[in-house]
Amino acid sequence: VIAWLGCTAALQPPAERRLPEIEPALDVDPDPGRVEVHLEAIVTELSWGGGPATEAWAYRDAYGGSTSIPGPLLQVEEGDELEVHLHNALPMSSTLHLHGVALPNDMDGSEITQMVVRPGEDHHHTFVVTHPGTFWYHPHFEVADQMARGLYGPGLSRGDTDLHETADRTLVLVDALVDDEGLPVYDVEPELWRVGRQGDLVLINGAPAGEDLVLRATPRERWRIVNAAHSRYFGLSLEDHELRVVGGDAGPVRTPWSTQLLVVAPGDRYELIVQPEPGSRAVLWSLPVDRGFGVPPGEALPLLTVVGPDAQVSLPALPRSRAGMPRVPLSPSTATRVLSLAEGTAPDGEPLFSIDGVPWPFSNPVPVREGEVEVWEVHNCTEGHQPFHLHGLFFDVLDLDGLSPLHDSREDVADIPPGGMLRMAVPYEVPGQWMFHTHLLDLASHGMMAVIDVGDHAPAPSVPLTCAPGGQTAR
Ligand SMILES: [Cu+2]
Repeated sequence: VIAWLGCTAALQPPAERRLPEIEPALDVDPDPGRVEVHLEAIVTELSWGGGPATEAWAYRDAYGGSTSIPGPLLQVEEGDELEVHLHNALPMSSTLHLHGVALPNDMDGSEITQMVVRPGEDHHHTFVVTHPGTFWYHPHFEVADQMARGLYGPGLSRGDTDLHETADRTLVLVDALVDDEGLPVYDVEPELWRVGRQGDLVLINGAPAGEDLVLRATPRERWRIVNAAHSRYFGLSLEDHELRVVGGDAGPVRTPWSTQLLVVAPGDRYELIVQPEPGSRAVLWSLPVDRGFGVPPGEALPLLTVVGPDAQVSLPALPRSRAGMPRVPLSPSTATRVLSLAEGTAPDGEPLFSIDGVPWPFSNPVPVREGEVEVWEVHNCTEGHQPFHLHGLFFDVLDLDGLSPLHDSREDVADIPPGGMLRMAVPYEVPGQWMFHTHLLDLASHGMMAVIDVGDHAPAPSVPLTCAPGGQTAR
């Protein structure tokens, strides 16, 4: 057998797998200004990265297309009305959270802004998409379990035409926890979920990562990166290339920037421009990221190989500045709100996480006044990185431990290292109850979540807590 394999390898070029593209959801409304899509959350069978076929949960386009994980791509033009129908054919209640697109509070899809969608029930979201960008969707009920089973999908809003890209691709990165036989593990022990579960099987648009996974590039590629993993951070680095960051969580960054290494936290999105030379081959790596909690950073992992175009074409220069969401206005009288992320132990001995010392769902919504801006000072008291996510209200990152960010853009996820303090300017632009939490899904599911209530309220006073040893907080 070994001789036969060696012989074949000598005679044939190495097998090449094409990077799959995520099929767009079918727009069933002929009106050019409206996009109407029908998603069904279903129980299906599939193989995780070549392992045996097994039960998985997926979003299916009810009007066509095959069933795949990630779910169908939702695509709109900026200014379109988007209507997303969800039919829940799962044996469990669910919701559909649209992560990263500005919307009214009752369209957010969290479990506090609507009733959960019970098995057999339908729900629909309708709103106007007011900005370009890359977003995604996933349940916001039993989210750690439902996403592990396969429920997530990407979305994009077009409207920024200043990049003159020759291809626009969406790359959804996840990892799956599978056993020795390649079967997924959904029930995880506390010692694993305490630090955020991480799997060794890395998938890009559903295909296992590897050097033999090939992306045949055009002269100027726009890559929309979505990290849909539970806890894994991806340290993206493309051999012999710079990654040009042109978009963040809320669409265009005001000032594009270049980097050799882009760390993408769970829940985070980036839009990159990549311009491979004709005839070039370059591996896109995920370099080790130490995310704390004693989790081994692992080895450098080849995600895919980028094969350059056949010929060069001349393209307009890339913009040096872009029309992103406006900077959040600050004044000397802007109030500061101090928040802390912490870990502790529940009475039953299991790990329990909290925000401001109170685990979700036992905290009360924090009232704040609509139309105002506050600076949030978020302290990470835990021993690991936390990808901090705020629903619905895109914020500016001001600084991390006093250092200015590279990003000049509105965000909805920002990473906070262990012991770190992130300052962000939060505009209370849209009324309603907005959740905020770590995007380490296991930790969010075990208490690290809270709510801000934007309305006609006198703002609640901010009561600072300090970090204490062991990841806890103290007054
Ligand atoms: Cu999310």
